[in-house]
Amino acid sequence: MTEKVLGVILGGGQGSRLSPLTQTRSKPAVPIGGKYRLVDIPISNCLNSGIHRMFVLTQFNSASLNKHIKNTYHFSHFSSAFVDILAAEQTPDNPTWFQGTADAVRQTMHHLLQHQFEYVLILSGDQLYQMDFNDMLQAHENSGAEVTLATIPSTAKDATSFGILKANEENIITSFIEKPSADLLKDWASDTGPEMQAEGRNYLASMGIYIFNRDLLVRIFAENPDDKDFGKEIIPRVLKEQKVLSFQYEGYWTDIGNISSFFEANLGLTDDIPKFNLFDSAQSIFTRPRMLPPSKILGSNLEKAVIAEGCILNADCIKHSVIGIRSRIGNGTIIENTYIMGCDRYQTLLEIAADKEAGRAWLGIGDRCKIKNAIIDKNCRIGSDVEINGGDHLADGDFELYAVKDGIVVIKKDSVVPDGTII
Ligand code: ADQ
Ligand code: ADP
Repeated sequence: MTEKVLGVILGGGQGSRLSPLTQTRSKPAVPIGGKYRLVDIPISNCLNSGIHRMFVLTQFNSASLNKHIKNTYHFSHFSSAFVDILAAEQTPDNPTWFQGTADAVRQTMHHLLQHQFEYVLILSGDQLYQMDFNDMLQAHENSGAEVTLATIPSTAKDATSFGILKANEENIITSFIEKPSADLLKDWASDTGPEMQAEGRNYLASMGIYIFNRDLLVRIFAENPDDKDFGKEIIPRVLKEQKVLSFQYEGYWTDIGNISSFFEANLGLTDDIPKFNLFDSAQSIFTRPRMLPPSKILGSNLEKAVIAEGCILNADCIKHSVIGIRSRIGNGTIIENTYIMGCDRYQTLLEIAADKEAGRAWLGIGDRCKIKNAIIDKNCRIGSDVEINGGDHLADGDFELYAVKDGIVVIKKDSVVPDGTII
């Protein structure tokens, strides 16, 4: 069945909600979990489901995204598998960037149509979940629907940031509203079952994961040239005329579209039993194989720490934190509630000595630092005796070396934070 499917991953609009992580790279290239990139999640879900042909749609084609895809997803010459990036391109008919999710698919449709497929599986690029799409495809085929939406019960608090729908006993969607305001919610509750209701999850939310029959998608785009967005326009329109199925999913799924959900999702990996399971070989998350040395830890006290390969850690204590590839952390440093993305390269001992000599911070985190509630982007040089203390006491703001969002301090990529800095 998966032979009939083409995967389309929506790689992101402006990416402003994940700024400053998206200041110099496209959203799919944002590093997650110490060694992966956001785009690895939907790609791995497709591969684990037997879907081997996919496009990643992105607003701008960053060097890091290209490099990552090119270095990671290699397939046999004898298979039809591919992962291709399609960046918004200016053409004589289309001078603008993608204007929304549907517009992104519309503008790249001529590339998709060069392949043989019956269904398009449209996925978001910023969600954390492990889902076998075969169940959804099976439900789609069995129901004879033209479109299927993956749906998940959600709480009133979350419901206002999702598309919310109602379905009949056959799970055919009867109505849909994109991101309803809180005062409208009372009319949108569904019978989500006793278990979900006990958790206060009374609203059926769209996961932004869609299966469309090929011909229908071509026709909708042709007939409605002004529709820009699936949630705002296409879905409400299509369910009036076509059979649109709700495929209810009850596994772990979270949207990681902003800094605070991104931060939570990363630190969630340090839980005793994380909801997102990186240790499930049936649902592996793939990424670039890097041939890094094992991490070396010299006397650090570790508590709930996830540590990627190739690190050299002298820290005093690392607690409830994710430490990314090639991180180097100095003596006496304390790291708590922090995601350190790591580095793209090592410094030699000579380079480090030269940095010390010149009073410059080395690549990584210096000695005697105290870092709490922070995200340290790639290739930062945090000097010695630096204190970063994120939390609700800090107002949101954007500065040269860092930004604060929801109390989380995000040190920007390649920043050099001088010795003794206090944030
Ligand atoms: P949102 O996630 O708010 O809601 P949107 O911002 O349109 O919707 O993003 C969907 C996905 O498409 C994201 O991965 C985003 O990065 C990407 N994207 C957005 N604009 C893009 C563009 N111009 N080009 C390429 N990619 C783009 C949607 C649905 C809701 C649903 C939630 C679930 O509209 O109905 O409940 O997803 O998360
Ligand atoms: P990001 O991860 O922030 O998106 P990039 O992917 O663009 O950044 O950069 C990562 C890649 O760049 C790595 O694969 C690494 O090989 C290379 N790289 C970056 N800086 C250096 C450097 N100073 N020396 C050698 N390689 C580098």
